[in-house]
Amino acid sequence: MQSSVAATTTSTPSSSPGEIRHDWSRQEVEALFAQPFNDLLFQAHTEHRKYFDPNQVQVSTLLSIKTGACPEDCAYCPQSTRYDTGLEAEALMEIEQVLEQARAAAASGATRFCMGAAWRSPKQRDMPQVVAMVKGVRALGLESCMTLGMLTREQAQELSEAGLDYYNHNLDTSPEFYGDVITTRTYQDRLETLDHVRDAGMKVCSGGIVGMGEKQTDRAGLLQQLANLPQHPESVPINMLVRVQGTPLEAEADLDPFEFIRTIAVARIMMPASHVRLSAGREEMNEQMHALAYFAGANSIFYGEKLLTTPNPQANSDMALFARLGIEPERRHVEQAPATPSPHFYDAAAR
Ligand code: SAM
Ligand code: DTB
Ligand code: SF4
Repeated sequence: MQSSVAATTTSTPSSSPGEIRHDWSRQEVEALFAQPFNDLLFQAHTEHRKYFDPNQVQVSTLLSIKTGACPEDCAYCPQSTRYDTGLEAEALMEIEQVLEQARAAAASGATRFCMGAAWRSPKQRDMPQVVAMVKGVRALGLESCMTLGMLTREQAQELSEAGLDYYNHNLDTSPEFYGDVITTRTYQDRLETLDHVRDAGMKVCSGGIVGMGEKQTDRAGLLQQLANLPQHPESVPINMLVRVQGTPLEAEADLDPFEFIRTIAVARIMMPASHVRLSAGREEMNEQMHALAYFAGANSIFYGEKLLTTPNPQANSDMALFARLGIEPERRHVEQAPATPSPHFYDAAAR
C-alpha cells in the first residue's frame, strides 16, 4: 500500500501552502475525482487545515424575499412558473418583515443573512426596496448576501454601494451540461454577472448543484470553471438536488453519496481558501454524511428549518451534531464582530 501513497503524492495535482491556482485543466480535476476515496479525503482535509480551523463552520440563514412565478426554466427549480409544483407565489416582501426575520437570525447566532428572489433579474422599480433591505440587515451587524438573478453592471454597483457583502450567483454545472438544464439563459450570461459583481467590489458566492443526471466530468467542469475565475469565489455552495414534484428532475436517480463527498473534497482542494457550503439537500443526509462532508472540507451551512421553499434540517439538530463533533459556529471576522461568542448554539443543542 506504500506504493499507492507514493503514487498519490507525486501524481495528484495539489496546491502548496499559500498557492491559489487558476489554471486547472479538466484532466487534472478528473484525476482528483478518480483517486481512491481515502487518498482524496486525506488530501482535502490536509488542504483544509492549511487555511481554516477544521472545527469551525460558518452559519448562514436564508430567506426567500420573493417567491415563485419565475419566468426561467431551470429544470431543478420549484419556483419556475413553467412547472406545476403547487408552490404559492409571493410578491417582494416588505422591508420591515425582512428585518424582523433578520433580527431573529441574529438572535439565533447566524452571522450572515442571505436573501433570495425568484427573478431572472431584478426590475429597476424593485431596486430601492432591495437596497433598503441591505442597509437594514447590515445595521443589525449581520453580513448580507443576496441572490436576485442576473445583474447589470449598474445594479451590481448600486448593491455594492448599499453595503451588500456577498452576491450569490451559481454556475450550477459544467458549460456542456448547462443547456440540458436551462434554456432561458446562457453560461456566458452567468459569467458576465459574476464579473459585474466582482468589479463592483462585492464578495462572490458561486457554486452549483449535483445529482441532476450530470456525469462526473460535468462536476469536474463546474469546479474547473469556478476555480479558474480570476479570483476564487469566497463562498462555494454545493447543492444536492432536492427533487421537487412537478419539476422535470422530480424522478432523477440518487447520486452516490460518496460522489457527493468527493465533490466537496475536490472543491476544497481546488479552492483551498474559500468557504465550501453544504447547501441544499441536507434533509436527506444523515449525521454520518454531514460529519464526512465536514471532514472533506465543507465549512459552511444554511441554518434554519427552511431553505427558500424546501425543508432544511431543524436548527437544533444541526447544533446537537456540532456539539457531538466538537464543531463551533464560526464567529464574524469583520469589524462589527461581537465581543463575546454567541451562547445560542449550544443552548439550542442542550434543549
Ligand atoms: N433566481 C436566482 C438565480 O437563479 O440565480 C436566485 C435564486 S435560485 C433559487 C438560487 C440557486 O438555488 C440556484 O442557482 C440553484 O443552485 C439552487 N436551487 C434551486 N432549486 C434547487 C433544488 N431543487 N435543489 C438544489 N438546489 C436548488
Ligand atoms: C444556493 O446555492 N443554495 C440556496 C441559495 N444558494 C440561495 C438555495 C437552495 C434552494 C433549494 C430549493 C428551494 O428551497 O427552493
Ligand atoms: Fe428562477 Fe432562479 Fe429558480 Fe431558475 S433557479 S427558476 S432563475 S428562481
